Amino acid sequence: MKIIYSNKHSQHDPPYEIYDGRREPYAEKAERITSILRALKESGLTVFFPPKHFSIKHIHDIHQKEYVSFLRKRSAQLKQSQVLYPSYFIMDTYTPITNKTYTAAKTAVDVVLTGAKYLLQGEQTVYALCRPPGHHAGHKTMGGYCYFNNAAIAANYLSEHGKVAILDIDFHHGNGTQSIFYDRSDVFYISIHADPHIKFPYSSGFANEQGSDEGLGFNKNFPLPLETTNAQYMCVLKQTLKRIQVFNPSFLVISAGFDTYEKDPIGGFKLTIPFYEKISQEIFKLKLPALIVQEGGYNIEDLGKIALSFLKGIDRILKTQLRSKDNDSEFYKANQKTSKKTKKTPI
Ligand code: SP5
Ligand code: ZN
Repeated sequence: MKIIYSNKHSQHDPPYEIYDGRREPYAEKAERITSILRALKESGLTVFFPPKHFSIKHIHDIHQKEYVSFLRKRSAQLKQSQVLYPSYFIMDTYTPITNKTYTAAKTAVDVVLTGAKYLLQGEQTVYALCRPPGHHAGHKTMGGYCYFNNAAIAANYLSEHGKVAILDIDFHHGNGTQSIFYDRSDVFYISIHADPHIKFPYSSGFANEQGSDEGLGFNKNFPLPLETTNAQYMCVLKQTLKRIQVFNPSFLVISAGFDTYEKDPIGGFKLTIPFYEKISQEIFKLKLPALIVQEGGYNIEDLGKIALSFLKGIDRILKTQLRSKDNDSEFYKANQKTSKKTKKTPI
């Protein structure tokens, strides 16, 4: 499995969000990704691939040009310590612009597109370890810590090569992704999340939102109550996977948010760390080429353990990489043999 990563995300690190009229510490911190990186490295997953540069065209396929250039220009105009809550293109008070917001958001898109390209080249599973997240970003709106919709841009890119299912397991409904594909039948959006009557984004994510026009029947929401347990979650996850199987896509994009964790500071479900392994085991039974796109997850201390548990459930990785320590000596011997064989006879 390839992991795509760039440290450019760390340049976007707003000092505060506005919650209920007050300045509160920003939940979507750069340390989130550092926590994941550390856990991956400690477990032996040490090979990271940098993103390649992709044309802005792929962002314009999903986001309005005026919105994209607004974000680029306003970012560039700010001084390093400035925080701007603009009057346009924004839907809440959680998503400010800082001096490097555009750079970080564009890099996150490059990270997921690099991952998507690897899938097209035959890779089975790729983890796009990106930040800022994307699934709340709409055609011309930033919101919920999201600026460009990474998963949607990757899914749209892949959709030129076959049908795509997006499985969104972030605690929050991916309102941006839903709205982007609402009238399309070639990209199936299916999401498990907290009841929007109670939790962000409040205005969408209800079970009766099923798509429109061509897309009718290709959008499915599974809102769940607060305090949802492992067992209840698994039951619903299995239902979503059956739907995906019926849709029969060529690619799977997973909007992987880890804010469903029992100790997440802004979540409200009761999922435990070992359960993430069960989730991915179940998902990967589908045997689809899959792009894992990092979305939310805010318990900095445990985020690395959650990500690792999730990746462990993908048995392909277990067999090849996490056991690499045991295999090192064999690998070394094999290499020695090869190098002897291929040694050129001196003339
Ligand atoms: C990608 C993602 O998970 N976005 C989530 C956006 C939800 N933001 C709303 C929650 C704000 C909570 N702020 C905590 C302050 C409480 N003292
Ligand atoms: Zn979330």
